[in-house]
Amino acid sequence: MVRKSSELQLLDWCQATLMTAFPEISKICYEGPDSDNPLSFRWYNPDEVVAGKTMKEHLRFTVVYWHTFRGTGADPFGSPTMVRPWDDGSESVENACNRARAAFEFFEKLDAPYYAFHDRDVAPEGSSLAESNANFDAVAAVLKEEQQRTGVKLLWGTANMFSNPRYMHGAATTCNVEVYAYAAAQVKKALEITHELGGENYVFWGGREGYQCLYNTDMKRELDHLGRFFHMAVDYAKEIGFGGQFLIEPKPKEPTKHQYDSDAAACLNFLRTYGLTDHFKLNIETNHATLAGHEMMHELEYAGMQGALGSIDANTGDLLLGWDTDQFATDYYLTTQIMLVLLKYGLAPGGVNFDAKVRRESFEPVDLFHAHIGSMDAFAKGLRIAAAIQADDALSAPLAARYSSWDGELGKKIEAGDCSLAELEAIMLEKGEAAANESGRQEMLLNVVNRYIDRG
Ligand code: XUL
Ligand code: CO
Repeated sequence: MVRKSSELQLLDWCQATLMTAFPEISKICYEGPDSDNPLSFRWYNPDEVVAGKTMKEHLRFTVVYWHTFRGTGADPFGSPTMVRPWDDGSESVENACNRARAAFEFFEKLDAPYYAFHDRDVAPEGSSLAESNANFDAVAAVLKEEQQRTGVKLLWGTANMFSNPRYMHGAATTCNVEVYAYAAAQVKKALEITHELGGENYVFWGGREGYQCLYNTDMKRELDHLGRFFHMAVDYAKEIGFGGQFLIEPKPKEPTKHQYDSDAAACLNFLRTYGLTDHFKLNIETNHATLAGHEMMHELEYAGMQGALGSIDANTGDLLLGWDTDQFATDYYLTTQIMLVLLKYGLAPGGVNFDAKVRRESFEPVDLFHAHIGSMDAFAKGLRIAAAIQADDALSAPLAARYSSWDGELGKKIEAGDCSLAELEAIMLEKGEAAANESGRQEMLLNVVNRYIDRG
């Protein structure tokens, strides 16, 4: 095959499709569970009311720019595979603007109400900070126009402070003070643009904030610097009137051996230590929970019970692979568990953000639709199941019964902090032995959940 120049490819695309990136795809609609149309929703019916709100309001589906519009399919063993006719492959601002228009066509056709980006996904990095900022401004103008045209909103923005080699030692935890200053400048700009575009949150994923080796790492100093960095971001948000929610996204490893924001517990401990709990919540990602040796439900519950559940990066890993494979989640058990916790604590202003990528073998544009449709349906089904479980108190009633011994006089006294070891000893000396235990009924509860999954 004779290779066309990128300019020619773009010209072809414009002429052949009248500036449409997905000419064969029309808007994805709800057709119900019996539909065989792979380009329809079977469970996600945006305006249907479930548990007091529309599905759209509960789920706040978000498409990520970095995987869906910048993912190339390259892996450590092979070159890019993705066919993206609207993208000429260049790092020009013009190409970035064309890509943005294609992205909004996708969001619209998918009926996704939100998107999220890193600064360097949407606009190319220039040869200086000033040039990068100018590129970002130019593309942001197109994003704004497209947001206004389509009504699609920005869930969150973030700064990519891990791809450029300057960040090899980290950004806010680097040993190089000027790299720290550069990162601060990048966050300042990303906050301004996120604010300008009406972003509802701002995320920090600690890309290279961590270490490979403690021999060359002053951990205390690095964490102090990270705390300062976040305070500066909070101060600047106040200064410009950005009222969005700040979020930290926990991840235990990859790219570093130890990431400082390793899991929800580590993040909350950090936030408390540095006096940041009033300003930050957590963006919990399934694949990151797995890497931390936790279930997603654990991470969500741990954050939720402390009022710190902000948003989710909805994906899944592969349990046989020990890295961040960022796959689309289609497993009803997983989405049911996630939705059980989200119904309990709420999600807004966060969202269900698909931080997931199609496999490199799924290289055609239509695969982007199949991937998102499948996961949107899986979350919608999880929502329906979780809402039914909640409405019947099918888990909460047995849970309350399990702890009923604490509802008596003794339990109340202990919970109120009105008991000493000596008083408890006196009670048990008199009784001689504690009351008999009751079964935890774990297997029965697993069956209960299955019953609701069967009913859909
Ligand atoms: C990396 C990851 C990021 C964040 C945004 O593992 O999940 O894409 O979600 O920086
Ligand atoms: Co993520």
